[in-house]
Amino acid sequence: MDERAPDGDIDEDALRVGEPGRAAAGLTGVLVSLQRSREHMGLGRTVRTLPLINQRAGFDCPGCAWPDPREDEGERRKPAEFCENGAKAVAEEATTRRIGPDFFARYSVAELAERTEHWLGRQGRLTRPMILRRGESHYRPIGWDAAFEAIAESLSSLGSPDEAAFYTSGRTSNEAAFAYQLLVRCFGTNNLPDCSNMCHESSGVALTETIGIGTGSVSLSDVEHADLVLVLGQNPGTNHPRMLASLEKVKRRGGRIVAVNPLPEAGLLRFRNPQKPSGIVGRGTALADEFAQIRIGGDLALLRALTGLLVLADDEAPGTVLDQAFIESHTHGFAEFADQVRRVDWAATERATGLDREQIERIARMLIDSERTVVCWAMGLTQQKQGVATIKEVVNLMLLRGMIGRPGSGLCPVRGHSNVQGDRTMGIFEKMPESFLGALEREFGVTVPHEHGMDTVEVLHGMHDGRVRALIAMGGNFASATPDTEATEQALRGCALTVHVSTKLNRSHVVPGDTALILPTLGRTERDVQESGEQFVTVEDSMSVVHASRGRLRPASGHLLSEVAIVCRLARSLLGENHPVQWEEFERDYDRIRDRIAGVVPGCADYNRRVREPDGFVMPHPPRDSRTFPTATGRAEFTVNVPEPIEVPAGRLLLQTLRSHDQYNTTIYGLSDRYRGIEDARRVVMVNDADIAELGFTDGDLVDLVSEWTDPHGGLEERHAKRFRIVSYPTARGCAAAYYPEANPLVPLGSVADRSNTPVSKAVVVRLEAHQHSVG
Ligand SMILES: Nc1nc2c(c(=O)[nH]1)N[C@H]1C(S)=C(S)[C@@H](COP(=O)(O)OP(=O)(O)OC[C@H]3O[C@@H](n4cnc5c(=O)[nH]c(N)nc54)[C@H](O)[C@@H]3O)O[C@H]1N2
Ligand SMILES: Nc1nc2c(c(=O)[nH]1)N[C@H]1C(S)=C(S)[C@@H](COP(=O)(O)OP(=O)(O)OC[C@H]3O[C@@H](n4cnc5c(=O)[nH]c(N)nc54)[C@H](O)[C@@H]3O)O[C@H]1N2
Ligand SMILES: [Mo]
Repeated sequence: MDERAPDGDIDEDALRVGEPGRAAAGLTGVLVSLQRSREHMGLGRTVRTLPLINQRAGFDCPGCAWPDPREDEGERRKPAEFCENGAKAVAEEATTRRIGPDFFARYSVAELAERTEHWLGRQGRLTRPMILRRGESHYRPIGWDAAFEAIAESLSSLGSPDEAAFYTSGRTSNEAAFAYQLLVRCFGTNNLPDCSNMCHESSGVALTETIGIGTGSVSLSDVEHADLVLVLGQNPGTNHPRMLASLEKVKRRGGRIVAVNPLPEAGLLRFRNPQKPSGIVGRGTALADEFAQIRIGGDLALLRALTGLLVLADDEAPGTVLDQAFIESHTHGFAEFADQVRRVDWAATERATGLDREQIERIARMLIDSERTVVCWAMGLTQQKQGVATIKEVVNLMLLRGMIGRPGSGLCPVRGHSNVQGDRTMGIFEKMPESFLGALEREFGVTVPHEHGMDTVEVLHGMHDGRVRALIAMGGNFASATPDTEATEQALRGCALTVHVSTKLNRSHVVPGDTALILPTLGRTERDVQESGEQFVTVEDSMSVVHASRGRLRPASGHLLSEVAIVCRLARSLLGENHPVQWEEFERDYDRIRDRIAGVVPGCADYNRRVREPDGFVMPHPPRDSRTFPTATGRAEFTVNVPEPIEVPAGRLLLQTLRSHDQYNTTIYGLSDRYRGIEDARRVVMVNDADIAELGFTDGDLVDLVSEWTDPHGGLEERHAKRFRIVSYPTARGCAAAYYPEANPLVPLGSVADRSNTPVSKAVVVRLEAHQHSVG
């Protein structure tokens, strides 16, 4: 698939490169959001839709999981509570383009497999359930009942329920997620892999082991009232643009910001707030006080040096730096930890981070001077081999100065998908604790399996060796989001059954199993009417706020079913009509699902009433609420984390795969990575000028990327992705960057983070080879 036939859609020769931006948002952001919305929805629909985003009476933005202002924190929602990229996400879903049976009659699956992800997504909303039967070349329409029967029959014929895997992407509502995990567990498996396995899993593992709960400890108000915010491995200008307004508030209140990133991302440097006249036309607010241009994978070494400097500073003036009272009463393991970090190996630190000692000492000084510190992080930390250890070191840093459970401070893993955190709360997890499984059994009088299921990477291994033969996906784009594309696609094609519940066409639909189904569903923006009347759903944001979301648009087609209805009807086909769970009631009235959520999910008592509060409610978080740490020792754990340098042989680069400004994960909106100055092309590799010269190339050269991976048995594996254009870019030395998902073929399935099993998408050893034009 590397050299997919040009389809008049993406032409790499059209690449235009300008200067990387020095500021995010501003007037261009406003104009782009309006222009894209009009293109997809027309003016009338745009005017009706955009004002509903993130409003109490409207729907939760299907973009990122950044929270909304809350009245109980003294903040009001603005009339336009969305960003450029949220507007693009809405336009993508609310588009007026449609694809139905005639589209699938026109294109064979083989033809569709030649198209780019961008082209597939642009065709419009899916409108009818479709089936590709064994041996056929085209998807054909199928009725809903027949579709559920076909799926039930195929699943029932498996050797065991564990031969099926049920994937979830993080847009699914709490109601759909709760019903879905119940269906899967009643069917008999815990194989519930999700996008989180590839996303913030490292955060969940690290936080659970150190503070006893896998979610962040801050509210929006905490972030905005911090003295110091560290932003590690995150590009908020593109991926969480509303966070920039919060960072702007930090600056206005006299706080400081440290950005740690191999790239000088525009959104970290300066922000022009499109909500304010001065932001539209003025210079905006400078954000980062300190920009640490770190080498990929160098964060643990940096954090170790910082924790070491704090401990040493307190040794010199005891009691002035560390929060001794907090450490004594709330933590465990300090002495051993402190002994380890006191020895800062500066040569090794400078090598691993590419930063100089003075800058690291300046950052340590800022940490010491701050009474309220927040650390935010995202994929630059989690998708690393030592992701879990790195985040544990973030926790150490915060514990030293008692920055958990103190206003204006705390841990802030910035989640990706708008409801990825809620899906976990609802039980979408292959390793749900015993207490949850027991509660399910008591609530419904069913038995569910207790042995752990498979995560995303394990499912891929399972497909390869025949242990997994069916994939059901609630949203997402499994084929493109997972690593090692060539092997993954082969694995999918080897399945007996693949089923995708989707809003838009994507790559996963065109690498089908023996039998494949596409089940079209309502999106977040659309009205959801069931027998008992109009329904709303609930979601949980990155800061544990649970609230309602109500779609207002007319559904893209009269044939669509909601995700909840799809789950309930599949359950009835698969589990039989006499099942103890009242699936019909669930579908008729989502309040009935919420009643059961209240009975099963910790922290959700009285759910139906509390989600009807205007701003919803906040999930309990013992460390944040009362400095209580539900760990084995009942205390927050200091841990010892030893950096392991990443070996990059001479002539190789360390490649990260990241998002452009014009995509939502595998959905490509367009070809403008505006803040980075890269236009009209996606097969590009960003490399530092000095490295380009050292490797004997020139800016603009066409190269093939070859990843090099030594498997656990010492065998060297190579993976190829062809025809990338070199773009000279001010990234850290020795590092490179290319867009996800185009670069996924390079990420080895075996390269995963320790403990969290998250694919290492941010550190792939690659070499560049001049691209050989094929002749003839
Ligand atoms: N518009 C838009 N919004 C989105 C998404 C989208 O695709 N489009 N995706 C959503 C999802 S699911 C997620 S998870 C989030 C993702 O949000 P981000 O994590 O911001 O997304 P990435 O593009 O993967 O960017 C990772 C950042 O980490 C930096 N980085 C890479 N390696 C390292 C490293 O070793 N150390 C440090 N310190 N930094 C490093 C990169 O330069 C980049 O700035 O965004 C969510 N929001
Ligand atoms: N190399 C590399 N790989 C990565 C990453 C990376 O940084 N680098 N990031 C990883 C991360 S952080 C994540 S979260 C995953 C994302 O992985 P996924 O969540 O699997 O992928 P998405 O691209 O978000 O899924 C897009 C599809 O979701 C469907 N969809 C959209 N809205 C809805 C809806 O409301 N309901 C339903 N049922 N379907 C809907 C549409 O059909 C659309 O095509 O990718 C991971 N993969
Ligand atoms: Mo994500």
